[in-house]
Amino acid sequence: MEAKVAPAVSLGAEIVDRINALAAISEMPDNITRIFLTPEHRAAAELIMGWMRDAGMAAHLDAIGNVCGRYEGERPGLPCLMLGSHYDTVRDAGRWDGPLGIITAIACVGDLHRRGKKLPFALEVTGFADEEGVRFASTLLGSRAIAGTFDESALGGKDKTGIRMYEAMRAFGLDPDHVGAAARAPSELLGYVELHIEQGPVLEAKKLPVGVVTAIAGATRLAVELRGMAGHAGTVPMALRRDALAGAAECIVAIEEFCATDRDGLVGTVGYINAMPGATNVIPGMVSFTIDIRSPRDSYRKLAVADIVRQIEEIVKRRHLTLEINVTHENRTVPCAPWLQKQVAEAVKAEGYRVFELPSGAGHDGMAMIDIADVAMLFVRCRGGISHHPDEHVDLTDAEAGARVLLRLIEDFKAKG
Ligand code: HGY
Ligand code: MN
Ligand code: MN
Repeated sequence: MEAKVAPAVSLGAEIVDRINALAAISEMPDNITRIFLTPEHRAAAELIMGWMRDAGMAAHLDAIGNVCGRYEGERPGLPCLMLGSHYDTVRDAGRWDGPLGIITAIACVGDLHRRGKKLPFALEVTGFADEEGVRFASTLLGSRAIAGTFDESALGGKDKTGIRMYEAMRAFGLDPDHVGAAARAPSELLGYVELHIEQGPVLEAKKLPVGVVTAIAGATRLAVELRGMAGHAGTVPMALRRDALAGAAECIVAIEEFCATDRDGLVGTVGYINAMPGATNVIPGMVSFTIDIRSPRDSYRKLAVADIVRQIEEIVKRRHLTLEINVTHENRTVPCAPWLQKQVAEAVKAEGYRVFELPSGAGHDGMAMIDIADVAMLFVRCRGGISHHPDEHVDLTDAEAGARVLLRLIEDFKAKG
């Protein structure tokens, strides 16, 4: 193994500066919110492509709005090791979830470029445009487009203002009839490796800066709509009410109680609820809410979803409500490829850190990329395990550790035999 040349600059400092620069691009002045096919999406894409070009990469926006950077190998046209993560956020997000993987990968390529180092394979860095799925119900849109598994019916999906994805893509300057152009062939990729914050408390509890991911937990998302009867808050006796919000509340507590009795790491979340007509003195006639169910084991998750739906149906019947419930997103648990995971572990060890393996409870673009490449992930510790929250934070030394391990992985990478 070639003697390691320490990075010419502190990669950690460059990473932190760029994380903060990207965080400043938000639709809200007082929090970080960057949503698919918005002016903020466009501004973030331009900033990231500029960093990619500074790092010696050719950079472009693909047919669905992913930012794609390529650093050629020893000769043009070689298959690539793809790195990356997503650059969209949840609402009122932290600044590290997603961008850390893109910015760290660019920093590593920049270091190779500064040293004039070329590899026997190409390196690509992809910034996925919509991993969180905040604007339209479906998620992983960018990585599914690259994997060739984008579901064209999603183009008909509407955001909360009633704009269809189809029109939103046109308004953004993309051609919704040609999303397929983003698809890559499996032969073009040697593997996909994503660096990401852990978004949980385990690495901090273990006092470790990095962790090797074993699998990405599967998830099921559902959209629920309960209908009762709106009425006057002052005149309708309690026994005669068909209160959709009280019914939703009973469903939500039932979901929490069901998941709280631990079943192999089962978790359930109701993250969004909307009650109509939404006036203090009107009994809610209609409520819509979302459900997110996850487990490291797909069988448990599927059984849990069936049990939860059954409980909701019982509550709805007893309260004389009507129910519409649809699965809006379903992803199987994705195992990391042992041969690639082993190289992540070797890079962790080579950089002097203890190898610790852990599953990911959070979803990632690797759940879509698995359809065209073997995947592996490297986790970086985040303070308090906090994520999807403005207090999300990574210490500079941990950002540096993640970059050193990723750079080592890249320079020692061996394609699958
Ligand atoms: O929901 C998730 O697990 C990811 O943050 N999109
Ligand atoms: Mn996230
Ligand atoms: Mn993420």
